[in-house]
Amino acid sequence: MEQHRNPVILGIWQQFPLPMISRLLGLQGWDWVILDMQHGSANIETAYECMHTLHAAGTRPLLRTSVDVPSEVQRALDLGALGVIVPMVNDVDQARAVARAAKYPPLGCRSVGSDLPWHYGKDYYETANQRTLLLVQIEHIDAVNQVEQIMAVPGVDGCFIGPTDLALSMGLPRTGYEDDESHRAAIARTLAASHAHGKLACCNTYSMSDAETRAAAGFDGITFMSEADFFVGAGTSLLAKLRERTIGEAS
Ligand code: 3PY
Ligand code: MG
Repeated sequence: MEQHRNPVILGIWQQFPLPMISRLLGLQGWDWVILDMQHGSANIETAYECMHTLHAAGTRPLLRTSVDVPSEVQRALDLGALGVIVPMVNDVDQARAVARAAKYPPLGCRSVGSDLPWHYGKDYYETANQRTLLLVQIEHIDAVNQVEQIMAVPGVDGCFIGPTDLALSMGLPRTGYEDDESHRAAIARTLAASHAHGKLACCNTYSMSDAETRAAAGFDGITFMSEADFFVGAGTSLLAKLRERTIGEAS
């Protein structure tokens, strides 16, 4: 019988924490938009506004927390995230701690209380453990070395590979690590471990061909750049072209 795989989930990072941008990204049709509280400038109020705007525009709002603050996982979910990405989950104990924060009892110890039933329906508390995703970032070689145990943790719904931090943790350069055999093997091992436990395997990508390669390898979800990358990239090349055409000055 022909095998049908779900279409790959396509996500983008939102670095500018403005609801107007959330609205436009939501209307573009991305499956996931991820607010970044690890490296971006979203705060509690802006994340709340942006996530509910995304949801209203038909896109699943996700939030990336900072490193090693499990209470931020519950906070992100209470603000309205329908998925949380937790960076640098490097061992099983850390995975257990974030799973406890992300899931209501009996699976975890997330505490009840929020305005979420108004946004997501009266059954929010009963259904949240299934409806919200906990994705742990596998982005350190220590995590890869125990990825089978990490992915087995109940409440962890999937992995999200951070290829660049992973490369740095392996002593590789920040760019140009893609062809390194040990880096490739670490990613393949993480993908296999996630699927062996029936969990989602997601990965950040850095170019169209990188995205194609990850999708072909069987990743369930990929993210490709942020709206800030597109804005800065398009603005810079437009200005260079205009300079060249109007004052004949190649950049
Ligand atoms: C990484 O590449 O380290 C990331 O976290 C990408 O999101
Ligand atoms: Mg990272």
